[in-house]
Amino acid sequence: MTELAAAPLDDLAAEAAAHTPEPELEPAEPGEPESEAAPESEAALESEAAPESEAAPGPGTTITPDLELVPVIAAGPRTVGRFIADALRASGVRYAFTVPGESFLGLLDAFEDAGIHVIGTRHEGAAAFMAEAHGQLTGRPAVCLGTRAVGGTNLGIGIHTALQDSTPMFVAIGQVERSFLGREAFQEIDQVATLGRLAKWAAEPRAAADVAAMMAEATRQALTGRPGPVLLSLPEDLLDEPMPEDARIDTARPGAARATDQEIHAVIELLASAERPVILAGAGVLRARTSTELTHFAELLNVPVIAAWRRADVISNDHPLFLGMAGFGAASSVRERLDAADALLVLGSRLNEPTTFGYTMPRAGLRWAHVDLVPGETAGSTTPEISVASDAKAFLKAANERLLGRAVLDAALVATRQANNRADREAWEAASVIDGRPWDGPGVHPGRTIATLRRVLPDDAILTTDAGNFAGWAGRGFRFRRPGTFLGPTSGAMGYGLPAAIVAALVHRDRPVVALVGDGGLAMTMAELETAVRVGARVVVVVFDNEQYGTIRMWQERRGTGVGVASELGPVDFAAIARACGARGARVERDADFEPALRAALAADRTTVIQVALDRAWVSVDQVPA
Ligand SMILES: Cc1ncc(C[n+]2csc(CCOP(=O)(O)OP(=O)(O)O)c2C)c(N)n1
Ligand SMILES: [Mg+2]
Repeated sequence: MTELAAAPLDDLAAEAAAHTPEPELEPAEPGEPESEAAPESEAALESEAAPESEAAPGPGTTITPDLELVPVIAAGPRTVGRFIADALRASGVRYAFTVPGESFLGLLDAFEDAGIHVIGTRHEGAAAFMAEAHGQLTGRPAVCLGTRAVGGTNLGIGIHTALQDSTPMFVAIGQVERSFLGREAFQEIDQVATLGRLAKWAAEPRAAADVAAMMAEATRQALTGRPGPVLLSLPEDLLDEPMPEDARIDTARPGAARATDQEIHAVIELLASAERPVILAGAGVLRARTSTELTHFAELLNVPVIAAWRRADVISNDHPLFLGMAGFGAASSVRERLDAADALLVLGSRLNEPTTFGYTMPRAGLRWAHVDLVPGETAGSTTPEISVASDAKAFLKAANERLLGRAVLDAALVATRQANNRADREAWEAASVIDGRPWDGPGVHPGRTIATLRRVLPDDAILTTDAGNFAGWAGRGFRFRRPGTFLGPTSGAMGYGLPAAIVAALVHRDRPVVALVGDGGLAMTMAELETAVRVGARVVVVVFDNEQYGTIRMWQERRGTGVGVASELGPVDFAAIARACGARGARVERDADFEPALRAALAADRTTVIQVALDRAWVSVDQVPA
């Protein structure tokens, strides 16, 4: 099968890329072109973000993906399907997630030979969440695939999530044969005009001659500018056609934007001249693997850091300059501190609705700077005084170099800032206590459950979350100590927690992974418990079970109408469902039983579901039993 001599040059390049060992974690040389903007330019990974550890197989697995998948160079002409698989691999893809369909077998057949692991899921929604979580965790895109309208529409929630999270991702959807197009053929829809609108960019090639250019543009769209999901609608018959002999894989893409000296100077000036400045930091910092530089920058200027919603791992939460996470469930001190700011730097965040508390900040009159790959015109509620298109790492490195050895703050200002920062930190510590209320049942105290996780889990454990009020206790009370230890969708999509955790456990086989889910959200994707067992992913799933869509019931109560309509649920024996799927299951009804169940789950060779029984009286982190 392998005929290196006959391989076209781009094949060899793709193969060389695929053989490149995991990066040495070393900083880029000064003066080197900033390569970190390219998600797979791994030289830029910073040391505290642990590298992927796919080489270590999980113990006790039933089926594990072939961990040594190495691309095989195809002899003779390539099919379109094989070319697309090679192009995906060359752009950094290692995993594909799918419910297979007959419409894209010509692509699916090519993945393993191209060096891409294929994982079958129980629902395309979970496949899309897994691809999204992979992109969010590693910065490298993954692929999700579905068949025509039925599989494609099921992928939709994950495409939307990738767009909201600015996550690079490829979505491939099999389309009907070209001669059937436009005839409302079996499961046919106009996939570009419908599902394509959920993505950043979409295309449907009609001839083999179009495919190389489409893949080049798809790669650029997914990985550059503001990263996002791209959708490829692929007619079934096209996938088995031969590619033109001269087709080449083009992975060239523009480097990320970088701040100019003047822009960096202006941002430093803004922060240095203010009395109560704040930095609000988002996913752009995590994607650029630049938490260390952010921490240093904050220290150099004595400016505190608040994390954007669901980006709480942006710097160590133990750092005295960390003042919590904005958005749903934020401690009251977070908004108070943002309101008290007289200058704000928004770094690597698009300022979404939850982070801005419903677009109420940055408030009118506040001086603020926006540094982001693509600073958005619609971000926040007011226009920034300084808008800088820049990769976060490039900005921070240059800013720190400029600040080093230069006293931009006088001694009196440093002393004032330090005193303010200490007081602010104390205020946040006090406002983020989640286990203070007395409670002796029935059921467990959700705050104590999170406090136990905080005490027992090692610093490199990865947490994922689903959507629901249960997440409020973790968002406020957990402490993340390393970047890349949290995965949560800013789309607020239910069903995300378990699929995301499976991916995290596949990528980092040596680290504990805990999925925090509600009974409502877990039920949406719990069929993937079998997937977890099949692929040997060890996940601890903690289900906060209040037998209701608690968040919605809370809103109904606040409205005073329709209380309980469609929000009351019946009991589900999640622990038994876990066992039925080959995983472990435990039920916890008292606080004291949670820690032993957690420790047993962490030591186990398989995925475990810990069903935590909550009293319905626990409504939200801000509305606890009287
Ligand atoms: C896919 C999806 N459907 C509906 C919603 C609206 N929604 C937000 S939270 C929630 C209830 C979640 O229930 P559960 O997972 O049990 O968590 P709880 O709020 O009870 O803690 C619903 C239905 C959503 N966010 N995502
Ligand atoms: Mg619930």
